[in-house]
Amino acid sequence: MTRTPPAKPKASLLEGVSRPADIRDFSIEELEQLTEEVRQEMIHSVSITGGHLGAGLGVAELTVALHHVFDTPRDKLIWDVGHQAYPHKILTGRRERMRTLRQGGGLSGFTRRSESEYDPFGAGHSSTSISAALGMAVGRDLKGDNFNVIAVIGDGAMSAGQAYEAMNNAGSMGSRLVVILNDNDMSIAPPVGAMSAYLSRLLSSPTYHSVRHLAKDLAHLLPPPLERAAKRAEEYARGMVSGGGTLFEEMGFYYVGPIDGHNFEHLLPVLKNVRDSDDANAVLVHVVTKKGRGYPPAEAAADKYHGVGRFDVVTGQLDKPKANAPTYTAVFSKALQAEAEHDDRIVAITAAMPAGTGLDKFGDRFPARTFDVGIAEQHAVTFAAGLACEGFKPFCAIYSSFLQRAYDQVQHDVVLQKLPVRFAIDRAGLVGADGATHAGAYDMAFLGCLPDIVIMCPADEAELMHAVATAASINDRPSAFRYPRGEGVGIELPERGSVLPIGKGRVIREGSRVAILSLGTRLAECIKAADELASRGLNPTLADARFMKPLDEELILRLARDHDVLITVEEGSVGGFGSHVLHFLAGQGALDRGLKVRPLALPDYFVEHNNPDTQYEEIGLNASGIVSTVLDALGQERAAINA
Ligand SMILES: Cc1ncc(C[n+]2csc(CCOP(=O)(O)OP(=O)(O)O)c2C)c(N)n1
Repeated sequence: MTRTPPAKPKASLLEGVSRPADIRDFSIEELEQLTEEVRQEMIHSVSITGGHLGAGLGVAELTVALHHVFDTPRDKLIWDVGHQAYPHKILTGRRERMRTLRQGGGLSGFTRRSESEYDPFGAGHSSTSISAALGMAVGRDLKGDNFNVIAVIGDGAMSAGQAYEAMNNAGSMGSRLVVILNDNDMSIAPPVGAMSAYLSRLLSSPTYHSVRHLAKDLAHLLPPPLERAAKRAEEYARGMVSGGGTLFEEMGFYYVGPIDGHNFEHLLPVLKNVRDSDDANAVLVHVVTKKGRGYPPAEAAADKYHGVGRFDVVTGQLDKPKANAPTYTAVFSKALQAEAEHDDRIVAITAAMPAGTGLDKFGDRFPARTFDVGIAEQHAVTFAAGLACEGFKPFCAIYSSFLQRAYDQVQHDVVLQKLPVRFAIDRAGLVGADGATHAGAYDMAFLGCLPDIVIMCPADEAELMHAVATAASINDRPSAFRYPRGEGVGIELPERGSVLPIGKGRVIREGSRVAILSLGTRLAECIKAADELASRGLNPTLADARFMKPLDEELILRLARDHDVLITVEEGSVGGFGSHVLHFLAGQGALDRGLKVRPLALPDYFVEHNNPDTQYEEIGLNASGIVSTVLDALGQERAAINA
């Protein structure tokens, strides 16, 4: 019996692609094969490094199509957030380094100007792409150049004010610009808000299919520039989608779509037409994709596979490292639930991060008191201020680095009006693999300079519970508490936190000559350092300041008076706790008698992505860094202490 030989595996196309120019002549079949290879490459890389999975899988065809049609890097391609740019990295000369993604010394998990000429704009925070693209387009026009500028922005990122500010500006600038709205009907969690509902209406419109085909047919038929009559016909058809012009058209954009973002036959002609049109106009191409596309586990649970750790490619099983203690995020959520049970004025606000902040669990229990406002940190803060005006006790849970975006709202809408909004600031300090864009380095500096705000920095997860209870009890002014990413230290937790005396620290151990004044979760490293120093014959005093504001002035003065060396330790930038302690001591004349103060803080550079322990070691914010600082201050060699 003759056997049919097994089909010969297709030769890899990806092997031969070292830059986008290599795919400009590919046929649709080749583009399809390449896309599949890019997907596999991405799945395998992320299964080893962890990272953002769903978003990149969803834009694999779109990425290939964009690099096929546009002349990158001369044409500028800007990915919003940058978390979906893994296929883009694979195609733009970084394939070999994909397994270094988010590791120390490796590729960034986002786009980055210094990483590649194909990354014209760095990101990490959302909703900046249209602004940056418009700036580049206007810059191009001023220079008399003629490249294309394309921004790709998700439906989630479209919920931020900055995206509208940019569209409002772009629609009236008369500058040629392409915005691709990547609509996968997902943010990290399901998207919220009227824009999301509007996009769903666009898609579910009975004319969706016919319009989609019409767009395709038109694109096939018309050599650019589009014929005037046909353009009118297309506009008419597009108008039918929303019954008389889309919202985007009202904002001055030329709207094309919705088109199937997984189908090259639909994507290519539209992108080519947009590329070749000599209309000086802003165009919005509405592309519909599926998050996690091509990898069933990620398609089935788009939220869970948005960002992942390592996983088994075959089963999709996520590698859950054994937990030694609950995360700070989980403890915050638990503590807030405990408070909310006793006080129905407590409400919680998240800006599109329900799972990341632990407010998903809070929301399961108190759905009517939980608000996801979308990726809209500025609005979240002022919305919380409004709730406070009505006598509610808003807990606004925002990552430290994203709160940066809402600084004016914090200062002008909350603090200046003394409104008792409680800021729960997650991801304080260094965050590991997400790197500098997500590091919570500056909140103490930017909050600490505001009058009349209470700022707590719990040292462990039980202290976090107390901080939540304390914040719930502060009704006459704003308050904030900050806590890091990851697990606590495993300390026993109370059922409910206790209200702390405001502006009072605690002494952990009494010693002499050297005082270590810690703020936040570096306390564990300070304890190790104190142990090591004690074993070498030096017995330092160790205190936990608990509050960055108000300072425990009595404690600080006592430490200054009774010791020769004072070390402050914090997971924040210069301008934070140590700076405030120094300012206070200098004002009191406490430095005049020769006290040696050594403030340990984050350095004056952006700390690169790496694992957090390595990051802290690199900058000397661990036990051995603290020991060395003490010894240096005393002018003693390690060996001398040993003796
Ligand atoms: C200012 C800011 N807030 C929150 C985030 C966290 N974040 C990263 S991606 C994302 C969802 C983005 O959704 P979408 O734009 O639809 O992109 P998709 O992941 O669905 O492709 C969020 C909330 C962020 N990066 N920046």
